[in-house]
Amino acid sequence: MQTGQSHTHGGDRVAAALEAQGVPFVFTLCGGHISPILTASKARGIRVIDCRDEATAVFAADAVARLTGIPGVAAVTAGPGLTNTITALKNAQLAQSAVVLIGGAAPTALQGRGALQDIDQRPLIAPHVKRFTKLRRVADLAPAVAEAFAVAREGVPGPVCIECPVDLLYDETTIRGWYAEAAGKGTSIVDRARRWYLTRHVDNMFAGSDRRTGARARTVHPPLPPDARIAATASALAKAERPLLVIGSQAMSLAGEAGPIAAATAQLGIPVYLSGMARGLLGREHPLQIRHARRNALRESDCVILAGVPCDFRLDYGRHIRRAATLIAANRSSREARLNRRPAIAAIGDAGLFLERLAAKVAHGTKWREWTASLRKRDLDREAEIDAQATVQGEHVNPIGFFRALDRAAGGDAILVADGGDFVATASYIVRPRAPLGWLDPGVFGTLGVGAGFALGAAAARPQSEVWIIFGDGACGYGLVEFDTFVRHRIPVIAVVGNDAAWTQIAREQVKMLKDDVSTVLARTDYHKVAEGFGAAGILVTKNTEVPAALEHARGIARTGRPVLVNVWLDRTDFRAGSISM
Ligand SMILES: Cc1ncc(C[n+]2csc(CCOP(=O)(O)OP(=O)(O)O)c2C)c(N)n1
Repeated sequence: MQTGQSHTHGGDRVAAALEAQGVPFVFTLCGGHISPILTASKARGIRVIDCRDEATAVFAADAVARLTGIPGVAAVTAGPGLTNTITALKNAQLAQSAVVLIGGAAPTALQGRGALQDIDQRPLIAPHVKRFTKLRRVADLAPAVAEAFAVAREGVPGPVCIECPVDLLYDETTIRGWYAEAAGKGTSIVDRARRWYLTRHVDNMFAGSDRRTGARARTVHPPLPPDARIAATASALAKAERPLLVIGSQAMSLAGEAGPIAAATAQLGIPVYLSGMARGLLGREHPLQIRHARRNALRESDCVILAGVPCDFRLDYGRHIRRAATLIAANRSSREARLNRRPAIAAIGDAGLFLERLAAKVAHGTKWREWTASLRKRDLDREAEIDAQATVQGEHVNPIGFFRALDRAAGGDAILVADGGDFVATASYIVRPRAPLGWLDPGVFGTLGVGAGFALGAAAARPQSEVWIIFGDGACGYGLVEFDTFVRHRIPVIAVVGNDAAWTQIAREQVKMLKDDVSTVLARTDYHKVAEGFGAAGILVTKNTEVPAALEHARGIARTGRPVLVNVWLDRTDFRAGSISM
């Protein structure tokens, strides 16, 4: 679109370009290099949400992208502001999340001359983004923002970074004043040469900026899987006796399509496992959804469809899919479709649209009823075992029983954010996400510390939803300071901390294999008091009997707009014995 408006300064050009993309909020931690972008964004009605760590800003933008399908935006200052984002950027890249990161930079004429926070940012950031754009001209600011939104969304989604030097962001008069002062009034040849050079430099920076042209947004169409591959999949299914569908995060790239994708999945009539962002796609309960013993099911199936799921470690590198089975991979990435296993049919394109189009061709309805029933029987048997484990009484709280209670307590629109080790893995086994896009986890990078940022983004994107963070006590340390942000911005998250005074997922194997718990031991810290210190509510739970009332109490507090942290003293269990984290 053509914004065709005049701007007070470059920061406003960036803000106008964000406004033109319909951006509702920008996550940030301030810095002098980016102030004009932040003030102009606010002036244009974009909500500026300032957090306490740049990584949080990027995690929040990542969550927005995943929940809305529209790129989330973070703005951070030059140098350490940008370097602080690297882990979160890498996480977004590997999770294929469309983040637009706006980074500050030293003034164009001072780069490489020892200016504050001046480093060569490209080699640090470029490996973690789809595109890194270094700007030199004011006229390029808005088009660069528009292009960043298109690049982030197209093909395999991912983060994009735009570097905006500070002297492009202030108004022309101010900048010419700065440069005139730097050029001085000397009369020597060197002085005059410098003045000539700097004047030319500023002229180049502002060249073309008086033209009243705005950013032209490039329309991005999702990649469609070829019809022939969909027809081939339909033929393979017609012959299949025990087909299995596995749907993963990438199938939810078009967040707005979640409803039709769910309807298509239900119509296909194939038993289905949901992973990552696809969890909750079919609601809490659905006769086709199988939750346990995926490895066995993969071994038994004669036709496996992987929709937006690579054969990486989460799928045991594809080892459990039989060689004789027909393997079908629908994926936006041709590399991912072929990772570790070569599929008989590779449908390169959007996996969600693949399911929709396949359902339009295949209506087997009840053809695989017996096969599905056998998988469901195994599921119910496993659930009965879990029920028995959930009632085991110890000194403190049984984590399995705790998640059974949380599963009953959480609201129908809840978004569950997962950040931790064993505690989170137990949650993912037991808690049933309520609806599509009701579960957020880091993805294949396995990054601890995503929780606070993801919750911030989720609460901003879906203000009507209850947002829960399921924190390991180790993991909560990264984001605990963001309770300050939650309080200042009235973000009413409910954090539950599984306090077992250890980095248990690591301790479990380290102690068994190396007979030493060094570096894996924590204390039963009063995390609820830390939250109280920031002005949030804190609740301590040390016994099973206290759990249901504590969770209801926490929900009640959140409904008043206040964030709350529930510190849950856990008993040790062997529920996760044998699972390793490598
Ligand atoms: C940034 C980062 N650092 C370290 C790890 C390694 N790691 C994986 S799980 C885990 C333990 C998590 O402990 P906690 O959050 O307390 O959950 P618990 O396992 O105790 O339930 C660690 C340290 C990681 N995944 N990410």
